[in-house]
Parts: sequence; structure tokens; C-alpha cells
Amino acid sequence: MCLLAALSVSALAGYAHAETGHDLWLRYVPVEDSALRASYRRSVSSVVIQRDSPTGRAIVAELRRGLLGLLGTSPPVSQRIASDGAVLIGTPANSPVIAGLGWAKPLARAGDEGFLIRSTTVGKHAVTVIASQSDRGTLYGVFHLLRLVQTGKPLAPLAVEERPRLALRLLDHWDNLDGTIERGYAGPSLWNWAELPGRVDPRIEDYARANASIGINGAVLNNVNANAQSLTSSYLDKTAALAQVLRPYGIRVYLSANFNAPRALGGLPTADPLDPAVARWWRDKATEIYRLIPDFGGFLVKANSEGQPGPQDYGRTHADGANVLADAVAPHGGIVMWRAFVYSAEVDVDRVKRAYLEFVPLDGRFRDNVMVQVKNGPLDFQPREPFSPLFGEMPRTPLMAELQITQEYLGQATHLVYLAPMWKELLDADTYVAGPGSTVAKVLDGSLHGYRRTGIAGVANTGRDVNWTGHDFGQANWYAYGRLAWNPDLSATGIADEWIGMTWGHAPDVTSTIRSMMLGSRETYVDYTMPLGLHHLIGGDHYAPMPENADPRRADWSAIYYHRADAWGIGFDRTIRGSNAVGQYRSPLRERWNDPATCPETLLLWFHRLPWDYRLASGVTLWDALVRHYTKGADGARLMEFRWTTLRGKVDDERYEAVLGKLRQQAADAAAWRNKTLRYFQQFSQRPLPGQLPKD
Ligand code: BDP
Repeated sequence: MCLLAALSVSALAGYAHAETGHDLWLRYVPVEDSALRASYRRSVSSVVIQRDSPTGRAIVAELRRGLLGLLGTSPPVSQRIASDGAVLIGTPANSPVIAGLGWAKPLARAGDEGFLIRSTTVGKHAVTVIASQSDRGTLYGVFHLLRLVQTGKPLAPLAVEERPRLALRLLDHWDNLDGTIERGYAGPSLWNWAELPGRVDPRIEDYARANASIGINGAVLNNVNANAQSLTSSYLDKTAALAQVLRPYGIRVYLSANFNAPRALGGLPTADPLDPAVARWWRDKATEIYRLIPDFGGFLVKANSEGQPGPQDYGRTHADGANVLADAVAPHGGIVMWRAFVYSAEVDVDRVKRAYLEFVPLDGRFRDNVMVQVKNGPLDFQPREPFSPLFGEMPRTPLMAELQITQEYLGQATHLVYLAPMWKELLDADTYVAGPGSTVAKVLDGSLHGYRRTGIAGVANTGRDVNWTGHDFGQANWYAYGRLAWNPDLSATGIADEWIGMTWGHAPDVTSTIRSMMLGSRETYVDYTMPLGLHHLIGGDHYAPMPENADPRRADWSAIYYHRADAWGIGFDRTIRGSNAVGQYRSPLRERWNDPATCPETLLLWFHRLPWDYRLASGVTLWDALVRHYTKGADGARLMEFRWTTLRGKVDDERYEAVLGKLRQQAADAAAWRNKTLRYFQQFSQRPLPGQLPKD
């Protein structure tokens, strides 16, 4: 009876408001353990901060909201330390107490955006100090402190020293000016261009809070397939209004630029980057932008890719194109992010080799304020690809990684796929460019080549859906992206645990069930779609596998170009005897991947074309292995649905039901995709199908 009463009180406390998912991981529900709550209250009994800046005000508002929700009381905010349990927040510049602590060295180490959180004494009082060299750093520190409370960690003694490993941690929004989002699955764009600049949706501030809480410090507002109109004066006014709301949260805005803008908007006869009138147009445009948005981040450009205009239209190189924009923004401190997602207008023998061929020869020819932005894999955001061979091969050009948070090829907003394990595979991959241990993370954070600029971009999965991401578990990918951008060494499990605690609560069975669902989900997805290194078995809207797809427009938009199944076997020969894409990787990868006996099975059919009866290390034939993977994947999706049903009544009903509906669809899709893909390949293999595949 007593237990029941306690349970219902805590349930009521936890779910006092409807759980729409809108609050993301910032739900700030009451700490249930009363002893812990009391100790938190003692550790945060007052807040001491100068709040005369927009960021200072944002900090106070967040602390009030957070602590009121978590602890049921919001501590007083004052200008001086009067008792034990004060939390002092500030910079050496705005707090004489912090300036007097003698922390200059660790603060310098933490850099502009890093922070220290330390338990110490000031005068006679035991206090917690959140210190940074900048307001932004203190904001990140405050979110860190709130996360400690949200995840049930002790607040004393604290000795936290954090600094972001990557300087630019951006979200790329593929949002169009008409409110649609390319590859967006969570409703229309958050930017309501029609209402701007007059009215800024209050939701934008919540977007900013969510990003700041995970350290994201920039947003590219518009689609890489850019409409030149976004650079017109009237759209720049709208962008400036958004920038105004994002600024206190440390978020800069960037825009995708259409390379043809000097013609489309400026009426020039050419957009040739070496034409002085074109250079002048970009310079004037930059001046106009920085007048409105002094901290504008810069431009992102997709050029000579999938029909977009670019310097090659004028016989110039990517470097010529990037440099003209870079020169325009350089006097204002801006940068250019030039995308390396290119493939030939003529269909290549092997499309995945193209970016390397076009970009590596240009290393060293870009201006200092240009970064080349490279997708994780050499093809296009597939469920599994090897890392792009560009990573590490441009030591004189800072490279950013581009990840895709929106699950274009990974079940969109319908399938639960936790992407952190996939991103870790990239970040931890050893490129060997400077010997063993040359991981992609070390390329990106500048430690390998001494890049002065570092960064990462994630294609956002946000939209105007109440829960932001369509699927409640899509939020985990937004969260994980931010956390990995801050520190690529964090583990997928650790990040999942943080997110689960803040988003679903701390009951041990809830945590362990959701954790195991999340951690296995990516491999499950690979299994029921594209196992053993298969890729691009897709067409249409990129949701369901379409292994039969033979796109009449371009061979390399087809599935058959990639899987090459016939009566003999399956796979793409990228060995030295084939397309030699393997030759774009360093030793020992190239030798290891060139030989099917040493190539990891996860990449087997990426690099090899093999007969159906080829025997894997386990002794199983390739055909049987394919059957096993597809079967395991479909079973895994069913198991996820089952596991979730064990949480009925343990999480709130609203989100429980919403997720259950999606998991049912996922399990049904996975079974149908297994059936469809195996039947398709069986026409070629003529080997037996497992048991009876049910009709779809
Ligand atoms: C592909 C998407 C396409 C994007 C393109 C890109 O299907 O919508 O425009 O990538 O990254 O994956 O430019």
C-alpha cells in the first residue's frame, strides 16, 4: 500500500504535465529521491551572477526553470555570496571573486568556450563556482550542472574541466524558403519566413536552449540546394531577426549560398569567380550581411554537385570558387564551408572515387578561412560505409565532417535507429595517414595536422512537429550529435545513458531496456536493409529498399549499379583489379580491404564482388550469410517492439503509445524488407530461401 502510494506520488510528480516530447531532454522533472533532492537544495541554495548581459539573463532563466522543476524551489539570485551552497557563475572580467581565485591557467586551458566547475570555499563559505573566460562558457557550464542534477550525479565535490574539442559544432538545416525541408520528416521548417522579421516564433528560443545545452554553436539556416533569394535584403532582415534570438545562446547563423547569386541577384552576366565584378559583388554582399549580423558565421556552398552551379561552369576549380567567397567574408571574420559531396555529371565507373579525385589535388590552394566539408562516407549517408578517404588526405586544408542526423536512408522519422554507434565508427576509424592511431577524430580536432580551424556539421532532423523530430527517439540523435561534436571520445553508451535519464527517467529497468534497444538498433537496421557492405539498395523517397531500382536518369542513382547481382554473385569490385577505390586508402587498410579474407565482413560487398557460394570465415556461404543477416534484422526489429511493451505503465502513456506505433511499423517494414530483398536476390542466386517467407 505504502509502496503503491509512493509510486503514484512520484508518477504524478514526474508526469504532472502532458509529455508531448516538446521539452526534449530538458524536462526538468522533480528529483524523486528525497535525500538526493535535499542535498541538491543545500548545494544550490543561492545563485550569484551578474546578469546584465543577454547571456546572463538566459542563464538565470534556465536555472530558475531547471531548479524549480528539479528541486521544487528556485534559489534566490544575488550579487554576493552570503551563505554556504552558493553557486557563483561568471568570468574573470565580470566577477572580481573569480578573478581573484588564481584560476587563470586552467581557464586559459579551457579556452573561450570551455568552463570549470569546482567546489571550493570563498571567504568562509562552501560554494560551487562555474567559471569561464566567456559568457558562452558559463552558459555551457550551467547546462552541465543541470545535467548532473538531471542524471542524479553528486554536486560535491566537483572538479570539472571541460573544453570542446571542435571549434565549430553546427547544425545544417536543409530548409527551403517555402517552409518545406529537404529530407525533413518532422513537419515544416522551424523558420517561419513569412512572419519574419516582425514576429519570431517563441519556439526558436527553445531551439536555442536545446542546442546550447549540448554545445551546438552554429546553425546554417537554409538548404544546401540554395535558393539565391536567401541572400536578398529582405531575407537577410529575416535572418538577422533569428540571429538576434540565437545570439545569447552562443549560436551564430550561417547561410548556404547559391554560387550563381551574382547573376541571379546582381544581374551580372557571369558568376565566374575570377571575374573582378563577381568578386566585388560577393564583397558588397558580405558587407551588407555583416552590417545586419555582425557575428554572421559565413557561407556553406554546394557547388558543381547534383546540378548546382559552381566554378567548374567557368572552367575554374573548387578552390577558385571557395576563395572568392572566402575573400569576401575574411575582413569580417567569416568562413566558407565548401562541400566535397561531388560526383561527375558524366556517370563515373565508380562514383565513390570522385570527391578524392577532385579535392586532394587542391590541398593547400584554399584560403585560410575555407574549410572543406566531407560527408562521413564516400557515397551518401548510407546505413554503413567505410570512412571517406578524404579524411586525412588534405593536411593543408581543414576538413569538417558532415554527418546526417535526419535519417534519410535510415528509416526517416519512422524507425528507431540510434546513430551514435555509427558516428563512433567514423570518429574512431584509423586512417593511418600519419601512422597507426591517426583517427578521424584526430583529423577533425586538428591534432593530427595542426589545423587552425576545426569543426563538424550535422544535417538537422528538426521540424515543427511538437516533439521536434517526429520520432521521440530521433531526439537522441540530435542530442548525441551535439555531445560527440563537443567530445568525440564520449561513448555511444554513455551518451545514451545521459539522454535516457533526462528523457525517460531513472528506473533501472527503463534505463536498461531502452539502452539495449538503442545500442542494437543501428546494426539491426543494417541487417534488414543493407548488410555485409551492401549499399544504395534504394530509390524513390529513400525509405524502403528498392534493390530492383534501375534509374533511367543516371546509372549511379540506381541500386543495380551498386549491388551488381547476377547468377554468378553480388557486390562491387573496388579492389585493385576492380575500380581500385581501395587504392584511395592508406596501408595497411588498402591491403586488408583488398583481400576478401581480411576485409571486415561489414564491408565485404562494398569492396568485393563474390560468388554466392563464397565461404565466409565462419564457413557459411555468402548467400546463407545474407539470409541470416536479413532474418536477424527482422527479428531484431520485432524484439525492439516487444521490449518496449515491457515498459507499459513505466513511462508516460502519451510517448509510450507514440513510440509503440512507430515500432510496430518498423517491425512490419523490417519483415517486408527482408522478404522483398531476399526474394529479389534469390532470382539471381537460385539458392533456397529460409523456411517460408510469408507473403507481404
Ligand atoms: C543526398 C540527398 C539530397 C541532398 C544531397 C546533398 O538525397 O537531398 O541534396 O544528399 O547532400 O543524400 O547535397
